[in-house]
Amino acid sequence: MSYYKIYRDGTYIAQTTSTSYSDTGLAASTTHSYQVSAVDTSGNEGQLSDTASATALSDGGGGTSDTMYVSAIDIWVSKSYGPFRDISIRVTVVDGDGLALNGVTVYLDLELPDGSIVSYTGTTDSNGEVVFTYTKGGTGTYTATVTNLVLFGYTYDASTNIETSETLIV
Ligand SMILES: [Ca+2]
Repeated sequence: MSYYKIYRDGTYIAQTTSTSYSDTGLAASTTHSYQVSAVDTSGNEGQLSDTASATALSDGGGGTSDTMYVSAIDIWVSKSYGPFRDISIRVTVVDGDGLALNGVTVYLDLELPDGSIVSYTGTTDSNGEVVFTYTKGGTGTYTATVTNLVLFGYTYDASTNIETSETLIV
C-alpha cells in the first residue's frame, strides 16, 4: 500500500498517506458522502470503500471565535457546620472573543484532602458559569482542576486558559 485516494460525493478530491482526513472549505451545515481507496506501490487502485457521511460544522469552524477556554476558577467554603465544610467551585467559560459561553459541558476533578478524586460534570449558564458543590468535607487541601470542555462547534483551547486549577486550604 502506498497512499489513499479520497472521494467526496463520488468525485476524487485528495490523496493522503494518513489514516485520517479533514475536509475544509465546505458550505456550512452541508452533508457529504466520503469514500476512500488504497493505491499500491505499483499504482494499482483498490476498490472504493463503503460510503461514510459527515456534516460540515454549522459555522464553518476553524476561526478564532470558535475556540473556548476557562477564564476563571473560584473555590470557597460555602457552608460550615460542626466539623464539616461544603466546598463550592465555580468555573467560568468564554469563547475566543472573551464572551460568556452558554451550554458548555464542563468536566472537573476535585482532589480531596485524603488524595482521592471526585469527578463532576455540569453545564454553563448564560453567564458562562457552572457551580459544583462537594458536601460534608473535612479540613485540608482541596484542588479543583478542569479536565475538559465540550460544546458542539467549539474547540477547547486549554493553552489559553487563564486558570486550569485552583487550590483551597480549609
Ligand atoms: Ca481563581
